[in-house]
Amino acid sequence: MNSYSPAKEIYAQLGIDTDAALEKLQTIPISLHCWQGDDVGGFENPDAGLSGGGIQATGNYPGKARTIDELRQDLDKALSLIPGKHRLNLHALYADFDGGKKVERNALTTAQFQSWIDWCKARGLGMDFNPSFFSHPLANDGFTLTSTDAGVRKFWIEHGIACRKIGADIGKQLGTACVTNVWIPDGYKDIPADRKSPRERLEASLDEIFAQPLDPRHNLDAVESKLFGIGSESYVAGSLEFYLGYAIKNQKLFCLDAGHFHPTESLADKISSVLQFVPEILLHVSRGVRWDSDHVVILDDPTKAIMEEVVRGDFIGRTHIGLDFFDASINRIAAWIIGTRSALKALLLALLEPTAKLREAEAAGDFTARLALFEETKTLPFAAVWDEYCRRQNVPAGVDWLKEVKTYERDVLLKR
Ligand code: RNT
Ligand code: ZN
Repeated sequence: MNSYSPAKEIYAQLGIDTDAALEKLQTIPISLHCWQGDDVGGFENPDAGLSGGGIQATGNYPGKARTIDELRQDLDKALSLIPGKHRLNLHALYADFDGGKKVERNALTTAQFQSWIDWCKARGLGMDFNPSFFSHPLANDGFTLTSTDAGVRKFWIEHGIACRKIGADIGKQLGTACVTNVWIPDGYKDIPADRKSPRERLEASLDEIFAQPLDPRHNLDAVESKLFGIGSESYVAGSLEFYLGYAIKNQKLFCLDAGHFHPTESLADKISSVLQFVPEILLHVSRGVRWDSDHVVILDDPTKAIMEEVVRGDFIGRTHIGLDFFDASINRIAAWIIGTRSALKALLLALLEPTAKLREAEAAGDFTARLALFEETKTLPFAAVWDEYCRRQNVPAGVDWLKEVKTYERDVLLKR
């Protein structure tokens, strides 16, 4: 039964145009992180795996992608069950050596990513990029751009420079700017005696990486802060204050990862402040659970609040939405689908908010009406509008997608 028409009526009574919301939603891409498909391993060598970096994928669900082809096949499956047109977010450790000789990270060029660009082009997807400052012998002690060893620093600076060039080529070839995001794991497990020097080295390293101006139509630089990681519990060089200062000073994009703050802090609250001083932001939509910052995104209050802020502030044009989670304990394709569909649902909910009425009440000082409206909005027939969106985008509505994933698991994943 199609319950869209009555739902549309109910929303209309509150002054909300559901068709307009659905039109708007299809213009907002979400950048799908490649690394959910193989537990952040990459394919640099046959036994590549996530190491160090203060991040960890846990679980051993069968069917993990073992090659670039398998990862692409899985991404295609996930994308076919997610409504709308999206983007691919690729890490440098997913370089394609095409069976040839491995290229070191500081020597990477667009050639090692051309097959990914072509893959995106064939599907009409935009692409974003990330230098990989982890899972590498020169990052094993946990220090990259802040290393006291000038040679190690140089290697990672060169990697950063190489990745920006690749980012610009990606953006040029695909006709949509590539967001190239710098995140480094550098920090201390235990209390440091010197908090200052690593940050000074980090600023100098970043300055070298960003020295060459690039056309913002092709490449946009972002920097990502973090509160703590596994093995960097006491000190992270790239803290919020460090990167926010750096981004404001140098007018870079600031990347806000939902798992990178104290649990009682609200990422949503930071958006309007940060966008007052930097041109654009990158969101890493994620879910922190206790010590982990990378659980699969669900339709929870923090995620809803983030999307509400993006919509309420009219920030969509200045916000790049990416996902960042990795769960190896459930079907990895389902993880992508659940996380992306949940992020989209949060966006749609925000687009269906009776903003004008809420603002009116607030401006009149009628906080009673504001609270009443917020509460009533929560039980509007949202599911009918979401299902209609899925139908219009030709993907299964409701939980029907799960059947397809189960079939894919039986026919493809379990045979790996
Ligand atoms: C780690 C950061 C970073 C990574 C990815 C793989 O805490 O969130 O964004 O998750 O780059
Ligand atoms: Zn992140």
